Amino acid sequence: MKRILVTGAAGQIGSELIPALRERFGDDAVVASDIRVPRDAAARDGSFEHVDCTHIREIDHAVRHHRIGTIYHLAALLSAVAEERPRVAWDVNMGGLYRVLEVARQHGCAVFFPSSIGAFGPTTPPVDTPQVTIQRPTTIYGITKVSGELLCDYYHARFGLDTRGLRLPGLISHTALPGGGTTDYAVEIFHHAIRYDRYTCFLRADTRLDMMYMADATRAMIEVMEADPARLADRNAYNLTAMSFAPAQLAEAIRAERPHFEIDYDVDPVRQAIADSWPQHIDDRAAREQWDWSPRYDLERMTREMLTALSAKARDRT
Ligand code: AKB
Repeated sequence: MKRILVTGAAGQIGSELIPALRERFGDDAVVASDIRVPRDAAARDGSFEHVDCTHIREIDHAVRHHRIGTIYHLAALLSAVAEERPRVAWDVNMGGLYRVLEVARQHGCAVFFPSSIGAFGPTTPPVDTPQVTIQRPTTIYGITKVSGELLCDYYHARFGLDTRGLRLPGLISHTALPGGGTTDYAVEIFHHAIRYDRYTCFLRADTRLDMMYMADATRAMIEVMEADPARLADRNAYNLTAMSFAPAQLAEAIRAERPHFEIDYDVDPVRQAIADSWPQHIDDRAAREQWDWSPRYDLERMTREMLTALSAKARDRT
């Protein structure tokens, strides 16, 4: 049996993609890997490998040892933290992807690459951003994402590798916190709503960006890898969205469930500049047409689920 390797498994996406993959393909079919070794013993069982993606030997060992057929390569620095450490961001995001693609080429693995709305820049049309358009990002994160898209295209065209990717929007989840992204406010706000009924947002009230609930995102990652290759014209990465809102609209949706919730703003100039360089709403028709993408969560449904899940966790803690 060919297995699936997930790099960056301890991150926000990995913590929910791994259970979703295990539910679909069985526990034995999925190997989690990360540079951080999980503290709890259960997560360190036979299906966990320590992999630093900047070391090709570690990737190669995991792929050989577990007979890997598909790699979900999630290990990467997010936009805000990448701006603080651009050299590390290049080494991890580009160096990691390059090494993963090289190992995949040698062993004939399929590769999933998470690109981002960060692969666009200030000269991209900001509303209904087309699938194929200007991509001149001004952040190191965006530069690694657009370069990653091109590298995946190259490995597909040159070596016939089965590379597929998504331009992910901000992802909202209650299992693990995101670490160092520009869209992190849309997760933090829920934790603060449950704890304090108030939140100070680091983006301006009217900063509109694409977003998605994690259950939709993990489903999209599985569906794109299962899609009929004959239908896929845009292999490098598909525009993907479920909703587009600004902090003020998210606060309104939370207030509909928790009337005492309050928001104020203390804008972080670095993260605001990153957000201002990204589109407000991308057009994901190519994904809908080529592999039948359809989101299930809108702002209201996602807000209700986030508040319910986090309230239950808070009750369990007390
Ligand atoms: C970030 O904010 O860096 C990520 C992203 C949109 O790629 N969530």
